Amino acid sequence: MKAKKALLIVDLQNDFCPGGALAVPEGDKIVPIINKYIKIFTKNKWPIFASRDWHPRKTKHFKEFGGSWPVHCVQNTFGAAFHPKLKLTKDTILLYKGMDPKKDSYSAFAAEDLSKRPLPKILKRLGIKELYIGGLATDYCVKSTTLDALKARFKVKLLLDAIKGVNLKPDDSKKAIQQMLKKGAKKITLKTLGREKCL
Ligand code: VGL
Ligand code: ZN
Repeated sequence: MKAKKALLIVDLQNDFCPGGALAVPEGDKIVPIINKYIKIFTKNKWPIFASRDWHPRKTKHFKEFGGSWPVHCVQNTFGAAFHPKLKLTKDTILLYKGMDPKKDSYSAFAAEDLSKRPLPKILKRLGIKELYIGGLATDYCVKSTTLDALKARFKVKLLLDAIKGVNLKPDDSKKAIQQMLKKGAKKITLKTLGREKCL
């Protein structure tokens, strides 16, 4: 039998898109592509997860408290809301991450749902073995999520046409992708997923 799949959309939030507090260049460009993946997963009744960076106002993640980042994705603000054009279905399982003020964390694999169930537990309960991961940002949260998923022995397909990076250094995203592939993630695009589905 084929491995049971789920889509994991990482942090497609206003603050990571142009105009936001921690804008990823062209971060919004992946929204229509992600919407297409959502359609495919919905049609096949494969579960969809969407994580949100969800920080308290004071956290070691922010520059002013010793971290690396400007204030972004503060709980219940516009910046923390999903991009308005993202077409999440009502069945999408929403995940929250980055709530611990003492931690500088990135991985959506450490996210939890509204009832505080950790993602790995939810995946186990649903019998999911393979994650299709896309979203923002390639060189931070997508990378850390993917590496954690691989470490936990999930299969990972990286949505090459639906990720964008911060690129504090110009090659950061390229290096992040290489690292994820080296650790066992496989590349996929809408085109190749279409082919795979016909198998
Ligand atoms: C992220 C930087 C700071 C991410 C989150 O989701 O990639 N990057 N917080
Ligand atoms: Zn953050």
